[in-house]
Formats: sequence, C-alpha cells, structure tokens
Amino acid sequence: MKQRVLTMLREAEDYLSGQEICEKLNVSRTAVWKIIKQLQEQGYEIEGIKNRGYRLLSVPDIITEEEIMSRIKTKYLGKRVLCFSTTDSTNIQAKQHAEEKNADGLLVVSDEQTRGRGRRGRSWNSPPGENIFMSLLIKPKISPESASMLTLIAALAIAAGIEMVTGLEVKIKWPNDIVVNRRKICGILTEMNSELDYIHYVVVGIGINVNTKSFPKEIAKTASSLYLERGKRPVNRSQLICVVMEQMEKYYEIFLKTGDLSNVKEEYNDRLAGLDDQVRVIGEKTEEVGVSRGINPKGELIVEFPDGSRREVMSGEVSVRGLYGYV
Ligand code: BTX
Repeated sequence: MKQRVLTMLREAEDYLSGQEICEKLNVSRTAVWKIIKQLQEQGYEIEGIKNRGYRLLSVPDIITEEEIMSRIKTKYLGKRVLCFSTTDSTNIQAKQHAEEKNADGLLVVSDEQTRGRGRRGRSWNSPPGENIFMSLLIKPKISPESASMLTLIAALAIAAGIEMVTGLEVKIKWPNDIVVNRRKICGILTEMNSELDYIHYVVVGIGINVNTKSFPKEIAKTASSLYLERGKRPVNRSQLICVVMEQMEKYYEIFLKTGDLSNVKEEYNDRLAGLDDQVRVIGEKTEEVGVSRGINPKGELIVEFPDGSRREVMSGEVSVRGLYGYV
C-alpha cells in the first residue's frame, strides 16, 4: 500500500487528491492519512494542502523495498526486492532464496554488511548508512564458462548508471573494479552455483562507495566514494540502485543475444582504464610488463609484449596493475 501511494505521489504532476488515492486503492481517508504520516516519519517531505491534496517535495536517503519498487523502471530485474538494515552479506542472503519459484531477478540490498566479502576471501568494507551493498540473483541459460562475462556486463551497467546519476567520468579497471579519478569506488563479486554444463544461478554482488566520507587506513589510498569525487555532494542511494538495475537489464539483454561480449566490446574498451598503456601482468609466480590492448569478445584482456607477441589473459589467472600503482 505504501509503495503504491509513493508511486502515485511520484507520478503525480500536481497535487494528488486524497480522494483519488482512496478510490484507486479502495481504502478510507483515514487509511490514506496514516500512510502519509508513516512516510513523513520515515523522512519523506510531503506537503498536504486542504482541498488540493498531497505533493511529494523530497525523499530521504533510505533504502526500503517500497522506495526501490516505487521508482524502479525495469521489466524483470529487481522487480522483487528484499531490503535489510543489516545482514552478514547480501550475496549469502541472495543464495538462500535461490530455490524459490520467482527467484530469477531477485535483488537483495542491505544498508550495512557485517561480513561483506570481496573476491577470494578478501573482505569488503561495509559500514552502515552510506553505501550500496546489493546482490542480483539471475538464472541465465548460458554455459558455466560464460558466467564470468556477467561480471564485465555488470561493470558496464554500473559505470553507465553512476555516470548518468552523478555526471562523473567512470572507468573500469579490468575485469571488475569501477574507478573514478583512478580510485576504486565499486567492486563486484560474482558467484555461481552450477553443474558442469548447467547453471543453477548466478549472484552478482555489487558494493558501491556512495556517501562514505573517509576510509580505513588500509584502503584510504586506493578507495574513494562518489560523495568525495563529486566535491562532497551526496547521492541518493535508491535512485542509483534503480538506475544501475535499469542499465543492468539493458546490457544483460544485449549479452544474452550472443552469449558473449561481442556487442559491447567497443564500449567496454572505451571505458577501460589504462587502455594502450603499459601494465604489469601479475601471475602466481611471474610478473611481466606489456601494453593493454583491451578485451576480446570473451572478456579476456589482450596484452602486447615488447617482442610484439600478444596474449589473452584471463581474470582468474592473473591480476593487472598500472605500472606505478593500483590503476
Ligand atoms: P576485491 O577482492 O576485488 O576487492 C577487495 C579488496 O578491495 C580488499 O582486499 C581491500 O583491499 C579493498 N577494499 C575493501 N573494501 C573496499 C571498499 N569499500 N572500497 C574500496 N576498496 C575496498 C571486490 O573484491 C568485490 C566486492 C564486492 C562487494 C559486494 S557488496 C554486496 C555483495 N555482498 C558481499 O559480501 N560482497 C558483494
């Protein structure tokens, strides 16, 4: 009910009469008044004028199911949302719902994580009230070997979404870090449950540093937030979640048409930090210097070495760094 009132308030061009809400929702005036009051208590600024109705003046930076569902414009991704004020990890929570009937497209979001995870057992700094921690559960009909490309698809969607909302120039550090001004503002952790030739589900976990003002010492040099990069101006998190999901749906559909990155390769390479620059390719026991020549349709990075040879490197095998630092 709250969600429907919010949607109506958002869509109204002028004041929305209490009577209209009553009729559309088939509830009493008192019920409408109670919902408006609840919304106001949550921080929504709603003006109520006698004989004219209600008007939404501003929305708080809160992440709730009704806030996301009243503004998301996707067809199927994130049409079902679960929000937590705190949880261990949204990836863990998403997996717990994987067997449910309508799990495909489920979005789990939390205001805080107590066990936020990065790749390979690393941790993800997840303080409350400032950032986005979300996991999208999808069941694509692709082969398990192709699943890693979904990380690159998510990176493109997030970069485009952030750019639309903030106007910042957003780059991707292959394969899955999003950077602004050479600092990491987002990480992606894609996990999969599959048989050898069949995917049960994929969880794409996304952590975006949105309104964080300072970082722990260990990551202070490499990490940043949208707030800091846009001159201390906060970003509404629910708005960003919705725009990123809309972009995700767009790129996911393009990806599913071919099952690879052939249709987005150029766009990814345009966003690639360090394209045509020297990079260090760090393997388990080796470190080589070459020039980054962008990704191929499988999402591998093409590196050109000083002897003129080119090799395609996979994200699981190596990490790639700039010559003088993280990017
Ligand atoms: P990653 O392994 O590429 O990055 C983790 C590394 O990045 C850490 O070891 C640390 O050096 C640094 N780091 C930790 N926290 C932050 C931060 N907030 N900002 C910048 N740098 C940081 C990247 O892993 C994948 C992260 C995915 C996080 C999402 S949040 C929602 C979902 N749930 C969950 O548990 N993980 C994902």
